[in-house]
Amino acid sequence: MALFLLDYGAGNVQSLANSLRTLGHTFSWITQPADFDNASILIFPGVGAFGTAIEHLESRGLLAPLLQYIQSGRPYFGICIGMQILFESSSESPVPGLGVIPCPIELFDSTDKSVPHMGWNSADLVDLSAPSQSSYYYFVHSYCAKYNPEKYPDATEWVYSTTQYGQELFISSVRKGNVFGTQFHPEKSGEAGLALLDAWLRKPGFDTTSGRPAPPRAPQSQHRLTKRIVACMDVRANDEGDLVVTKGDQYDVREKAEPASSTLVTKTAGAVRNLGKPVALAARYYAAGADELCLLNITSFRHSPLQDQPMLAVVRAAAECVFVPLTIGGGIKDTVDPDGARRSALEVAGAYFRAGADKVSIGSEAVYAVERLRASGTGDGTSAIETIARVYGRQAVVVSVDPRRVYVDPQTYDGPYKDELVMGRPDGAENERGKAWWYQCTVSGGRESRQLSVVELARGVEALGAGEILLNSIDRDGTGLGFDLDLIDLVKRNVKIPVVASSGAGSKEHFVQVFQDTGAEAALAAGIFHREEVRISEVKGALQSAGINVRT
Ligand code: 1PR
Repeated sequence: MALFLLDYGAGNVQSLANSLRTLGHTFSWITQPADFDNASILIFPGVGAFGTAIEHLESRGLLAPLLQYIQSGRPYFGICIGMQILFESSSESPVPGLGVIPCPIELFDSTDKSVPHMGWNSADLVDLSAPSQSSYYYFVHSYCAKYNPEKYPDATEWVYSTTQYGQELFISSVRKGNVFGTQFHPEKSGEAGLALLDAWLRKPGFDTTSGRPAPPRAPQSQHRLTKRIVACMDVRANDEGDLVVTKGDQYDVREKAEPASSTLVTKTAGAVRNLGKPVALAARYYAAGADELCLLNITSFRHSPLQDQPMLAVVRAAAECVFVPLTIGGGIKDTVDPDGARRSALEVAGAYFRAGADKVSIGSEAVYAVERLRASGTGDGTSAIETIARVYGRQAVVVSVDPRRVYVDPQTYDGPYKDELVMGRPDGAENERGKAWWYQCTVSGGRESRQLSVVELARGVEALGAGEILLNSIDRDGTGLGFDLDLIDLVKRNVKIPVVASSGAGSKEHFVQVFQDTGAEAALAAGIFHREEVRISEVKGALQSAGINVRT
């Protein structure tokens, strides 16, 4: 049996390769049309945008041989876009699909929910040898095949599982003859996903003729998309030049001077705080049940050119042992190599995706892009957000926001952000009572403030094509005081894309609070996890007890 993976040059195919190696399967890559002749099993881990995927395949001469391969009856497993291209069309692009499945791909309705659909949701598999009837799998997509047996009566013959998001039921996996496909990413779905991949490979295509057709069903009152818990590692070189996970207090990552009596004072004061090695910590958080991991490159080497990018090695190694989504941030921008070659943000992002990243996070460049958008009224198509979203899909583009409160007197303030002012609550912290503030955006890790509010930024990056907002708070970072609920609520009310609440988690109760009081889709913490003050399992236990759906 010759297993081949199709790589058309865009998207994170490394994660699938890593999963297969971990499962003990050997494989080759399809890089040219003739390779299809040697394949007896084919997996296509498509990531990105529908039209881009088809165009890439076509420009490399791979589209027609792919269709011939499928028509020959040999087993095919398409993941995400690899499944979507089997359909006849997608409203994401005028380019037609392969037409193997007679149904269109359409945009999710965003009136009752955030789009993209991002996170762990259940897939009610109608199994055969699949290991689990209803596991949680990782989804990240804005377009889907809606489950509509009234309109497509023969859907019951090829729908393999359905999933509910908001009040929409969509097809989360298909099987038709030799063809199998999942909208979710098994290679990013932890143990459940690895088991599904393994089961299909051990009996390619499963026994695709004997599955029970998925019965038509009405949406249930609530979907089962879980709230995500994200562990974040800020990575930088310490003074010895080693890459370490560090953690700041309000973004200051240097150790403070100890009291005069401390014997540690000469040894640690001023040194970069070292909380462990990035890959070892990433592996620990994966094993502990983190739903996603985030690696932020906060060191000065993020300005170094692509050729000499130590963070790429970290991502590569982390992706080999972590089978949940990895977001990489810091330095996603245009750079120049020592030989003068210009590297676009798109190329930098592409290098991270090929190393195993699933999403890239853009900080300072997003602020500059929204400033340009504000000045001209429209995106010019050249920003990192736009260029990366166009090729890899908006779900691969996160914007990391570093806002800081600007306190003003509510009686006298007459500035441009009157409508965005947050009033201190009478029962709030002492230093907030009677005050008002707006949230100002910063760049360069909080070192420079810009004349742009967090609401302007959030709306702007959504318009430019970002798929998610990672919402930090310089005021709360490292304080353990809890998430800035006012900030999260403010941003959530102004965008449709998912928001990851970040900064300030000090206890498991803070996670319950942020999900009960705001619409955040995910919550991120760093310090309490690094210092092992609270375990991820404890956080999830508390959320479950509060009736909040989580992946356990
Ligand atoms: O501008 O595109 O190069 O991106 C730089 C990225 O690095 C941004 O995402 C920015 O947030 C991040 N960053 C830059 N400097 C620092 C710093 O700490 N000195 N870290 C920094 C931001 C915040 C979170 C932290 C949460 C949770 N760190 O990453 O993990 O606040 O912490 P907590 O749970 O301990 O409170 P660009």
